[in-house]
Amino acid sequence: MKKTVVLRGYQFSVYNRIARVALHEKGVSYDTEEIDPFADDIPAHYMLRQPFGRVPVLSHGAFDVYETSAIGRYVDAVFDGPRLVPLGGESLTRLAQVVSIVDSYGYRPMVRQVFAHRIFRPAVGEESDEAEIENGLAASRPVLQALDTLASEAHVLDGRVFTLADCHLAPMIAYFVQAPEGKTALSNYSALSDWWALTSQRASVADTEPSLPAIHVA
Ligand SMILES: N[C@@H](CCC(=O)N[C@@H](CS)C(=O)NCC(=O)O)C(=O)O
Repeated sequence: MKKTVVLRGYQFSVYNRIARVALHEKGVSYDTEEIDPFADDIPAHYMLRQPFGRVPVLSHGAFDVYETSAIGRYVDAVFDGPRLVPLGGESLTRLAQVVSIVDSYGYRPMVRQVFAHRIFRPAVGEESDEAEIENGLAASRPVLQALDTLASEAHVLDGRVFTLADCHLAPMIAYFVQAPEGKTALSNYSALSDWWALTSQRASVADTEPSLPAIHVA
């Protein structure tokens, strides 16, 4: 019997979207369980699956996996569809570098500072802090530069061969460029801008865009 696939996560989470992009690329249909990791009452059954209380978790039958880069590896390994991990040593290594750069240096400034304070918080009626946006932009620039250098080498992020590097980066850039200052910042990096022009059109990216709450007009 076919094992069910359940993605447990938060609809607005970029990490949740990374998993959704990978599942879409592989043509996997799945159920979802909405878990808000910022809520005070994360269900106990979820904490058993993800002891750090972050999202997402992928469940395939009785097998649970957390940490989004591991989810991507699992999805690529067990489901049919196009390979999301290249075979070549250089591409494979650049993929791992992109994922690590995004996780270690990109997520916080691009998503939690620039996007959250310019777009998400106002949309849900929460206060934003301009200093967070300014600091986030400053911290985003070396990240964009590093990713632009890797994109210009074209072992990954070439806008044509889609890999887990694209899955990981696309949701972060999609949020970052919703902020006008994020959009302007990206435009200074030509290889990354070319990559985004192609990648933002891809069905797996376009079809997984979360609908944000309507902007509150104070
Ligand atoms: N290392 C985790 C990071 C996931 C992560 O940080 N997810 C965010 C949502 S985008 C989250 O759960 N945040 C909750 C929090 O910071 O308390 C992974 O790769 O899955």
